[in-house]
Amino acid sequence: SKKPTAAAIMSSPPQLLLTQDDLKKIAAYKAVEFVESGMVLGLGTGSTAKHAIDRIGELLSQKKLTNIIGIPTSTQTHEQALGLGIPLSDLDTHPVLDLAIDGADEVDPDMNLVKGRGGSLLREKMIEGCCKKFVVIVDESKLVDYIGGSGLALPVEIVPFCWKFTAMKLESMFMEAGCVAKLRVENGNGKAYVTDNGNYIVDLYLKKDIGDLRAAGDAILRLAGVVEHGMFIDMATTLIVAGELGVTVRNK
Ligand code: ABF
Repeated sequence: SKKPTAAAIMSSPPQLLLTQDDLKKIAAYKAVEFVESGMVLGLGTGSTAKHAIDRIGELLSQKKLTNIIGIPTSTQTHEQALGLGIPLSDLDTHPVLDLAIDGADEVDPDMNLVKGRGGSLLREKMIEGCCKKFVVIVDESKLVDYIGGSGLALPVEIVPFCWKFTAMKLESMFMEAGCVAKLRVENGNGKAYVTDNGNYIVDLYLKKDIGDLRAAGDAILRLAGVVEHGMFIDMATTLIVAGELGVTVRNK
């Protein structure tokens, strides 16, 4: 059966049950309202960001947007954007971006994020750290009371060399929070998941709030072998949340 358009979903009566993917699409389309012709745009990764990129491609093809340059945060997004005919560039050529739109795995009450369950945290952090405006798009299931609060992982990208040693060090660093560190493996074959940058990811499962996020982040980065962590602290400037009761936009 034909999928409803975002416009149909947005104007649909409240009794219509929306899927999680519908909510992601609603948040994504709302974010694209911030896009203006001539912008250099950070293009996020993941199933929510994918909707935003599709929408940008659609508006470009309808000439409702012109002169957009996209900076993709993953090879996956690069492929998607190429397929849609979005002109692409990189940080070397465009070190300052007007706007980035991306999803997140967790959002805390201060708009701090966990990202990287999709594996692209390094490029996302490099690119989204160079944006004048960083719009985060989520469905309401991503909202947490504290970072790690979903019970899902805090991802850390590490070099493959002696990864067990690095994982062990990370686990002991957050022992008090009941941390369990697991190497991310590919679905199906059990081989180590390799990022776009040729690195591994260790997922940290936390049982408690780790408190001072900046201090925790700095401690992780001081460990030789770590490339980057998935906490995006004080980076989001706008948060768009789609839920059963509607869409909210919050600015920092
Ligand atoms: C990327 O995609 C990641 O930083 C995050 O891990 C993930 C969110 O995925 P989805 O939108 O599919 O839930 O933004």
